[in-house]
Amino acid sequence: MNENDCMRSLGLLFILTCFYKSLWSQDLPIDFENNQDLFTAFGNCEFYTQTQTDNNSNTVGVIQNSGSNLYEGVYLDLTPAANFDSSKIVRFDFFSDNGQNTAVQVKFEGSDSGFGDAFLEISVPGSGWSTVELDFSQSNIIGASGTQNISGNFSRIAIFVGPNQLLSGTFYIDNIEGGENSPPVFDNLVWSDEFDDYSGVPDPAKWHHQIVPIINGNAWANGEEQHYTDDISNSYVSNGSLKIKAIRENYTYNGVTKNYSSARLNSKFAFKYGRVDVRAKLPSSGGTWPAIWTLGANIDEIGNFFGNTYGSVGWPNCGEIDIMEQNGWDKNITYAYLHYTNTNTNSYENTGTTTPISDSSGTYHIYSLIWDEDTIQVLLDENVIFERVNTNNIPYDNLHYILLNIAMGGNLGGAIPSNFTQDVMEIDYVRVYEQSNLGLENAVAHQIKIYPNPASAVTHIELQKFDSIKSLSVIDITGKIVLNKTSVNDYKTQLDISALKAGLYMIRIETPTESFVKRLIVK
Ligand SMILES: [Ca+2]
Ligand SMILES: [Ca+2]
Repeated sequence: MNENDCMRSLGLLFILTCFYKSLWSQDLPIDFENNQDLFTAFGNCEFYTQTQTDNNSNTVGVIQNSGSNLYEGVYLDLTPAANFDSSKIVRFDFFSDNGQNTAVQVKFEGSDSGFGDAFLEISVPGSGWSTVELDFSQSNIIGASGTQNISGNFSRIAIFVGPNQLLSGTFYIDNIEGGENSPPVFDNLVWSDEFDDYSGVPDPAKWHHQIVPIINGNAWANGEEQHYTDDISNSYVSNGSLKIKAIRENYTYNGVTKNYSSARLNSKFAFKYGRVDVRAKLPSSGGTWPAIWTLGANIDEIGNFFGNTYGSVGWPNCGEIDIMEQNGWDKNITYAYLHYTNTNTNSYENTGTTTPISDSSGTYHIYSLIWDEDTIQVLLDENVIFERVNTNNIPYDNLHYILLNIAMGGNLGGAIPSNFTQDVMEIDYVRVYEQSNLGLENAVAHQIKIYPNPASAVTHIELQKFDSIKSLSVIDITGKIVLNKTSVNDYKTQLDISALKAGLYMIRIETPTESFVKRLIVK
């Protein structure tokens, strides 16, 4: 919001690269659905994916060995990298029906923790599908003797069928699991405004009107042409939603007259890591620059709610997360961006993407942030549209607060049409979730795997180190049970979720002794 010149200079290539990466990132588990996880073959090997012969709803990877090279195989670069900090087990399904035991080697390369390339080999029966398991707590390491208990991240997986043999044949592989980063479960609603049970002034216990211009008390950044007010005509609650309204009117503040008024709200709540969901309709008029975003609460901006409560490092040192911004001339895209200081180089950087959006003013869309110490994701209607690894050299491990506003004109608002009179951003709700404080659930949640997730038709639930699943229930965001499965009595099962609407759900998993909750996103 503060510094958008750089956005315009971004090349199309960069935007496409971000888009490609975020929508088709190659990560574990690997299930080959939706044309993803296309390994690269080498040494005369071939790789492709195809529908499983006896199950046309499943896609598998095909490794076709020529038999002409001792080390022919396939590899895939992983984003995010495979992580071995908690679980060291890698499982996969493998099909061979050559009647012989087939050696399969799985190798992880590109350690960020100083390990050499780590590999294990297993002998798989040549009699149809087998599920096999490799334990990388006792991994062979290229160039080292003995085994090592690997940890940290590895950026590439390679698979060899018949390593160090001249083995020809066609082999099938699927559901390569393990090495996943276990995302925190943000299932605990800690702060929200539904705007449902009141009208008039936005709840003063939750919202601060930021009205003092941040540049010397007389101008806003980016050449914006509005004043922000606490007048009820510019922000009010009615019929279940918050309205932020930009109006053409002469408005004077601190002796400076502007031609437009609007509102800029700060949440009086700051949080580190979590999930933010904002359901909103955006203004449609040219010249409007609506934004749903966050700033580090340690910013030194004058007139903001937190003042020096959490420090005063200034912008962009505080970090900024733009969950939604729209420019004033193309209402068919939304921006998801980060603006920050690189703490290694001490220089300003930004990264982000634009995503097509349809009917952003006529229909509600859900703009979300999922932020933890490993990753920052921006979502549009539950689909990840931007993702960035939260590394040590970017300042996203501090408290942030939420801002809602419409700017007029300026860098990202552009020219304001002469017939503009007023326009509104409607916000149905703002919800902030954090990790549940149920210690037991958190301690063991990473031992439960749900894949794929997000999912659209079927998802698999599997306990890694516990007893059997007794029953499962899927709970929607309002707390209603929408799916139930009893008498499972197995350590793994699958759920048909094709009848569920797209959105966020919780899966409650009951074992004979405990119950766990994990998040499921239905696409
Ligand atoms: Ca599959
Ligand atoms: Ca509402």
